[in-house]
Amino acid sequence: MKRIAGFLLVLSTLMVSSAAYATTYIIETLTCNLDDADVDDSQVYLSLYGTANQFSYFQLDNSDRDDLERNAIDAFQLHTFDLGDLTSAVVELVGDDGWCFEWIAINDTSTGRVWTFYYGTWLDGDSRAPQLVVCTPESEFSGFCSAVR
Ligand SMILES: [Ca+2]
Ligand SMILES: [Ca+2]
Ligand SMILES: [Ca+2]
Repeated sequence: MKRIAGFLLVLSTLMVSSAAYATTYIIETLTCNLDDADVDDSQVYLSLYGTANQFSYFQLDNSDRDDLERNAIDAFQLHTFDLGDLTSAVVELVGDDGWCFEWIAINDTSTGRVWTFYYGTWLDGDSRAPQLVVCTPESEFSGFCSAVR
């Protein structure tokens, strides 16, 4: 009986987790073509807020490669809940190695919808540039990121 209960628990956990992580988001960024625009020594986190759910502090880092280099497009995969329609995205830099990014695009692969947020300037933990910006859609699938005061 105990064994059956354990099996059912594993089975239900598997069902819940596969249902919960129903969506893969592909996140792409373009780093500016400027000196020092790249990031090696800071961490960049993305939080996504949607009508159905939210996901906090996804680190933009592929462990097997040097990401966020000057004038490069990087792609990151986030497996998570279905967030619904994106209402905002927050990009936060932790550290003193500043990052300049042109845009960040969030592709919901389950629906094919892509939100693109333009920024075109710096995040920096050690200057007057903001460390955190909020990106919001203005038309249906694109918008801008800006510092919140
Ligand atoms: Ca830098
Ligand atoms: Ca890098
Ligand atoms: Ca990396």
